[in-house]
Amino acid sequence: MRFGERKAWRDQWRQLRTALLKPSVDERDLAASLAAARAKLPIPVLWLIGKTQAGKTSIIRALTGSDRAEIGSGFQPCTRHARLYDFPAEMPVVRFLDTRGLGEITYDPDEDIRFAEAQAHLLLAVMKVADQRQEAVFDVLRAVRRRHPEWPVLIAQTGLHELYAPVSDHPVPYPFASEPWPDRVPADLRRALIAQRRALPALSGSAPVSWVAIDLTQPDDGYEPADYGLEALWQGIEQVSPLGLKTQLLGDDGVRDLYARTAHLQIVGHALAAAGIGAVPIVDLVGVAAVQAKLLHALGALYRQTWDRRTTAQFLGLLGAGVATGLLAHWFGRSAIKLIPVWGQTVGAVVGAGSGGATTYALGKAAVYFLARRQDGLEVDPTRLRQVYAEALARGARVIQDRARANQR
Ligand SMILES: Nc1nc2c(ncn2[C@@H]2O[C@H](COP(=O)(O)OP(=O)(O)OP(=O)(O)O)[C@@H](O)[C@H]2O)c(=O)[nH]1
Ligand SMILES: [Mg+2]
Repeated sequence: MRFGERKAWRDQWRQLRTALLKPSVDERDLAASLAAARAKLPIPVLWLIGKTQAGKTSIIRALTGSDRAEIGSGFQPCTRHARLYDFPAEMPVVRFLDTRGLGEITYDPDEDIRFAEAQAHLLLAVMKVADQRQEAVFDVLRAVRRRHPEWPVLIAQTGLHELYAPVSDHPVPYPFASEPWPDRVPADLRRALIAQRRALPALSGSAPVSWVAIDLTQPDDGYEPADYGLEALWQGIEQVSPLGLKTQLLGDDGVRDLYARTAHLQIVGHALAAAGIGAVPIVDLVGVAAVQAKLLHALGALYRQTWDRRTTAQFLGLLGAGVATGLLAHWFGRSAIKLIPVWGQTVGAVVGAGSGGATTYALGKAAVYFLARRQDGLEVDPTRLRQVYAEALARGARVIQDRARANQR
């Protein structure tokens, strides 16, 4: 590692240490900076439209793994017919725009289209497969695509088991992944799925329109699995709209338990915010270090630990020694930098491995390793810690790159 780089690292470490131990940043300044940062890397909006009780909220709950969507907290009214659900609330990675009242009253989507405009998008239409009267939804899809022929559309057909023969289970394995569907798909269901698909009028534009069959039941409905087709829903989302959303929400190392998943979401949210802040140095009220400190405090709270002087010194010390050995320089050189295409200045700055976004992601992942080991009363292995950091640096760059790319579309 060259001298200049090492000095830059030491400066960064010092800033972080100060931000952690003696936060001097006004909460309001931080909030304003974060808002400005989000404007640089806007939060993708998944816009759900569908008749009342079609299963919109159930989809939000399944994609986020959050029950808060179920009980309705966290929803903010934003237009007359829509409300926003930011997830996670504190540092959102994705926002759901949940349209209400469709099919009940005369719904004019213009206001919602205007509201949702100029952000990355996926339109997710939701319909019960047993309900063939979907004109209201189709009308909205037509109106939206006339105005935005470039927006991909994914249509989820829900409530599959309503068309099974009495007391039958889901067809397993999931048979709808590729056509033609096998014979074990119940005949009534097959007919209804196809009829709904055929009823969709042609939409403007050549952006993808894709269908997926799901059945997100309640545990006491007795169907196994309760989130039937969720994997296919994720695939559909990734296919029509390559935002990298699944990785952002779940992690690509199969993050499953609630702790790790909560930590992961915090890390992604803060990394994206830091990336945005790094992209606008002039209007910066607070630095990336303030965002990183905020993240580390959030993770500390999650793992019930505080960043006191000793803990901070240990963490940064163990990690920092790795920087000097050149291990990280190796990763910078070989792996992370390679991920950066030449999209021009701003995006380059945003996605750069050395940028605040990727380092925030890596710091967060390293902190989780550190905090989890200590929570379990185990030694922190410095080599492993640095390895976690280095690997996360490359992955963090990719997460930010995905978001930046989505905004270029
Ligand atoms: N069988 C089945 N039931 C579902 C599915 N999705 C949702 N439900 C059930 O249908 C009901 C309505 O689901 P919600 O997700 O609240 O529907 P919604 O579209 O958000 O409804 P509103 O907010 O009232 O417009 C609930 O009882 C869900 O448990 C599905 O895929 N299959
Ligand atoms: Mg709902």
